[in-house]
Amino acid sequence: MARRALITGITGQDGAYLAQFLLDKGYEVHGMVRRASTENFERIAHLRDRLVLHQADLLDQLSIITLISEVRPHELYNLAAQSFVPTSWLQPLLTSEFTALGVTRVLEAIRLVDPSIRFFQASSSEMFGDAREEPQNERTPFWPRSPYGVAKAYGHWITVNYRESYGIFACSGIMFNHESPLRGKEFVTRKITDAVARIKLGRQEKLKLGNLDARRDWGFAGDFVRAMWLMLQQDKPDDYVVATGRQHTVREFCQLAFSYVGLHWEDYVEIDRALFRPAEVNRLRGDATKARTVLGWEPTVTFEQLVRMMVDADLERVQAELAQEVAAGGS
Ligand code: NDP
Ligand code: GDR
Repeated sequence: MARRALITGITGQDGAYLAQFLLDKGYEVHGMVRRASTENFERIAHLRDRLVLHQADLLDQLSIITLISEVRPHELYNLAAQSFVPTSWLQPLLTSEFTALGVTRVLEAIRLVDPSIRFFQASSSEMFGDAREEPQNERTPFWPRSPYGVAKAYGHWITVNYRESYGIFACSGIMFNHESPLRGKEFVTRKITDAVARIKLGRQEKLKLGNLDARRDWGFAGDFVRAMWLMLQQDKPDDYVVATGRQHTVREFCQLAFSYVGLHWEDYVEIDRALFRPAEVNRLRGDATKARTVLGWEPTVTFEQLVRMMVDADLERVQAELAQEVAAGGS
């Protein structure tokens, strides 16, 4: 019989990659979606008829209990969250409800319905924040710098606590930034590659950015969902840093993306002070030695390949939009 997986946040970047990965492994894949007046299933449109989607919400305890009772998954991946750091200053309470307390609601539902369900929590390098050491590993202390980072630290520790209190097979993946052509356009990498494509094709003139000196450890989302799955296949539950170990500035990302299409980034990028954060995370770089040795996990996509992949996908998408406009204008 096929193994059953339930993914919260299936409509997000990671949800789409994880759903594809698990389907390829022969899983029966269920996804939790929240009700909206307009469906936003673009990222999973190509998988739609192979998935079973259920309405529930991280804010609603009973909906999560009912969902888990109905699906009875073997594995549950909790990817749903308010995941955009700047929004966490504008909506700190909602961010805590989704990103912190939401984790407890899912864990309580597992405890109540079936404590043998294996649980993955999407934790974040933002928990390291103003990092006490570099590179960061599983023992590096947390110093989060945003309401989002604080909420993720809660989610991490409640995952550890339900493992220790109730023996639940609960794992926390401390994931560094990971990107793809499916990344939301408000995150800096996709904001840049979308702008590069639009500028190249004459649809945009300038790109406004904030802090170009911020350093991140950027990997490919497709590699990161493999690490999530590997964590739930081990004999014992544990926590793992997932990262490439390489660090670049936002400026370097710009340089590479613009030069790939033959443009010079300084001709287009403008600094907007409004995009600077009240408290910045200046530099992050992960040490994934444990994931490499215990899980046998390795990233397969380099930073340079990632930038090119994202620019290529955005060029193709903007070109298709232009072609559609021309066709519509001509009909
Ligand atoms: P996205 O922002 O792309 O996706 C977030 C998902 O959460 C969406 O499916 C969204 O649904 C869903 N969601 C939000 N609030 C609720 C709610 N109240 N009830 C149900 N579903 C909800 O994030 P990513 O795919 O990039 O990230 C996945 C997870 O990994 C997140 O928890 C994120 O914080 C974490 N993470 C991500 C990293 C990264 O670099 N990408 C790094 C480290 C951690 P909807 O479509 O309806 O908005
Ligand atoms: P981050 O990702 O905050 O690391 O969180 P983001 O891409 O938003 O920012 C990365 C860095 O770029 C700087 N920056 C800008 N950022 C945005 N969004 N827009 C800009 O115009 C801009 N200019 C400069 C930021 O200041 C920051 O230093 C992501 C999310 O996916 C989280 O959910 C996840 O937990 C972490 O990665 C790991």
